[in-house]
Amino acid sequence: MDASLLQEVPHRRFNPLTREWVLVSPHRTKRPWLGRVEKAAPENLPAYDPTCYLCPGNERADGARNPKYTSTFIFDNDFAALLPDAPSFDLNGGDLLVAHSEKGICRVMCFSPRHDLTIPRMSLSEICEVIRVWTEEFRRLGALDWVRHVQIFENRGALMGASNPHPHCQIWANASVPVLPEKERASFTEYQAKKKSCLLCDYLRLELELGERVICENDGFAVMTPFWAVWPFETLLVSKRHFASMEDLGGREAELLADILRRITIRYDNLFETSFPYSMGFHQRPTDGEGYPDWHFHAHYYPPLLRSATVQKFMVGYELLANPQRDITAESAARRLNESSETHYLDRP
Ligand code: H2U
Ligand code: ZN
Repeated sequence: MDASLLQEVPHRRFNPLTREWVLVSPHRTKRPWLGRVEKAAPENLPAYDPTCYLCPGNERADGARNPKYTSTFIFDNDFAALLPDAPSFDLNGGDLLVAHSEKGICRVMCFSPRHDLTIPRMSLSEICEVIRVWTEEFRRLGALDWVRHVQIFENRGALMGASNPHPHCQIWANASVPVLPEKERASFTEYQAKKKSCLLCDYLRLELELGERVICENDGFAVMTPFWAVWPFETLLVSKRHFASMEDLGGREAELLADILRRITIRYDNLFETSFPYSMGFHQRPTDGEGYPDWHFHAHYYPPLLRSATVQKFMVGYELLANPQRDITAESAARRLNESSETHYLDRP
């Protein structure tokens, strides 16, 4: 097949991780960059904000006071979506009204005492410390006998619903494996059974050979716009070595992960010269004590911006009712991210 057809003809692409489809309509972008490219007003955040509930020494909504922390700080979410002591119940009304109680623990983690920093503007050693705490939390929460899954995720920017610009993420540990990780688990297992190899090892090899969608890489990790990306500048971060969780990071891999997190988020910020909003999160093996040898460590970035700091993609209409659709192809998104520099625009002379 002539690969250029992918840039011209409407088609569907398959996501082998979720086994869902995305509709791609590249002919609609024939008119390059419509409209203005607006810049967002600079945020000019202070290093310390006396009204921020995450800054060191400040009071939180429930009256607790944050310590005067100097690196990372982690606490139980005061408005947790899941509770460790939720009473258990089961409901089944004719297989139609089905519900189970769900136990869980929700944590909030500040990456830095600095209100005005973000991952792309933190130092490598500061990001390494974040990874160390993520790993410790994954291990500690995952070791609880009823916790089957630990989700580490970051909502960055008001567009993604983050409640506060102070650099932070959330960690939700719960009793069942959530929908998307469970789909990925099934895909890893079936792919392994069919091909006798790992889905993401194979996919990464293909992408590194082709090069077209790879944004940045180091000895431990690579980031690409996946062939099946739904969000305009969606990326997939994959470890080069086959392992299943942060607990398996060895040698220099934690440092290499810090490096790649920093580089991809700098590229994101530079794309529209804005503090680039996204939801991102790691997909790691379930923590129910089974081995999960087929699981391959990775992370997803889902940014909403489409054309500028203010023009975003909405998941509406056809996407809500049928399946996701995009105009700009994963390949042209990769080209734009590749042109984006790895020196942060705010750090340029
Ligand atoms: P988001 O910015 O992703 O919403 O995360 C911030 C979390 O912080 C949010 O889940 C919690 C909210 O419940 N929070 C506290 O735990 N204590 C507070 O004083 C305010 C907000
Ligand atoms: Zn703050």
